[in-house]
Amino acid sequence: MKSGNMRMKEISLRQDPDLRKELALLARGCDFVLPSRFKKRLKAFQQIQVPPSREEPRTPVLSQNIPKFYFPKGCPKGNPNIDAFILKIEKTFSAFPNERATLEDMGKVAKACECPLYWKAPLFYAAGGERTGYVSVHKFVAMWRKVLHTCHDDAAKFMQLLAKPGCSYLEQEDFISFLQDVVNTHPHLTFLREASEFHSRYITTVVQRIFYNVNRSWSGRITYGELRKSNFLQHVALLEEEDINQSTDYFSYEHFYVIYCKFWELDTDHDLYIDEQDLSKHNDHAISSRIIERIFSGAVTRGRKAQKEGKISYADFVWFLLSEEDKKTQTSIEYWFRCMDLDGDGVLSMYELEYFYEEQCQKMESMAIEPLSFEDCLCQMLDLVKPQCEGKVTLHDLKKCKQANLFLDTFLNLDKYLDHEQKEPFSTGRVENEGQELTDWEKYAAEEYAILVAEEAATEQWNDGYDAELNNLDSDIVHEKKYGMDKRSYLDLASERSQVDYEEYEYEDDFE
Ligand SMILES: [Ca+2]
Ligand SMILES: [Ca+2]
Repeated sequence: MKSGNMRMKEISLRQDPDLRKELALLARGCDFVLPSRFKKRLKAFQQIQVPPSREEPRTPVLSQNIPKFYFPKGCPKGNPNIDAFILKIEKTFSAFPNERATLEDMGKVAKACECPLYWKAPLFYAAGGERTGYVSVHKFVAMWRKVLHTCHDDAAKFMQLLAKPGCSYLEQEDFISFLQDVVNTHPHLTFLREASEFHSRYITTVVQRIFYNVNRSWSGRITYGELRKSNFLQHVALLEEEDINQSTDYFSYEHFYVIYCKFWELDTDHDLYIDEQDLSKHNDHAISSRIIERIFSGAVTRGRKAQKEGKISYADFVWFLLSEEDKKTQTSIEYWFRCMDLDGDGVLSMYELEYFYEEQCQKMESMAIEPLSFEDCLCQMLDLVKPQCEGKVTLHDLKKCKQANLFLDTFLNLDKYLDHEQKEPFSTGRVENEGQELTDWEKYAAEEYAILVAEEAATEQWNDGYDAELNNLDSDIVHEKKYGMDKRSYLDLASERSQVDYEEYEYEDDFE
């Protein structure tokens, strides 16, 4: 009888699609944290001795008949004439002294390989260029021939060039030499080139944005599939044609400037770390302290190396700001969901929602605003999200409802909650047409950039006027003095300090 029960249990476990999915992930070595309900079931599953099945013989014949359908390195298309490609590359090399290409020559080599221009540094380093300062035609051709034989699409090729030997994923540091080359040679980054202490800040920002958008699994390792599904390589290709600021997902200098300035305002001692108090000052204390506490408890910084006690790094701040200013993206919804799911069971319970709403109520009362009761607020929110399972909001529900920003701000950001209440009545259920519209992040970054530039211009004008004619304080200048305050360019100020503070600062610090 007992064994019969075990057999039943085993069958039901094996048929459970969720468990099968988790087991498949485990088998692939994914570094996932299993929800506790799965852990228990997994244990039960592992304890069951599976007796060899007598009545179901294996059918090895099948595997021979099924054509190969899994191509991690891209599906081979036709029969490319690799020798013709190689001939073209050899011809390009023949124009260089001793048939050796330096990093400066690699643009031409990249074009001969029919790759986007900014693949030049990855091509150079993959052929061992950093050891000698050049690559010989033989070394390069051997490297590229192997790539052409084994990799059949851009994602596979790019991964092969950037990944560490034997790795089939990309980690944060794998992008550094590629991005340093973009900084060193992109025509729209000349002013950044002169301020070498900011190279690492720009590179950190772009790396975080890459992982924010591409690494959908939050594993810290970008896979072939993730790279292929993302728009990252299109953005790399566009780097040679467009204004870098058009790359609003990754490379925009203006976006970097906004993110860095926002951090700089909070990081008053400029050690590139901020604590809970610093972060709570963001947007004039609009964000609930309970959610800030969650950020500092590691709810959304898991996977990155241990941080300084009680602090988050600039890299973490990039994730925070992107999530805070655009609550409609997949990563942002995941970010806040992780923060709000206090017990980590994959569901936002009524208790968890009440915990965060309580602080919003207290804040409203202190501002003499009468808050909705939790019950009324909950009704509104459940109406908005329409969870599949009554009384439990899942990540899937939030992503599906298209108005996750309204839901999240209700519990996390009082300013935005009050804004939404005035501007967009929850009841309409209107979903904006998102065709060519700017994203919330793009709108925010454009507005903030305009403000920063205006402040800087005002300050410069004030400084010039002040230097030229101390006595001639006309009304404009008085105005500037009043509103421009003593603010000077953040970059100016920071670079003055950098001579003392940042001299020994290296990229690695940003990846802690
Ligand atoms: Ca600090
Ligand atoms: Ca929960």
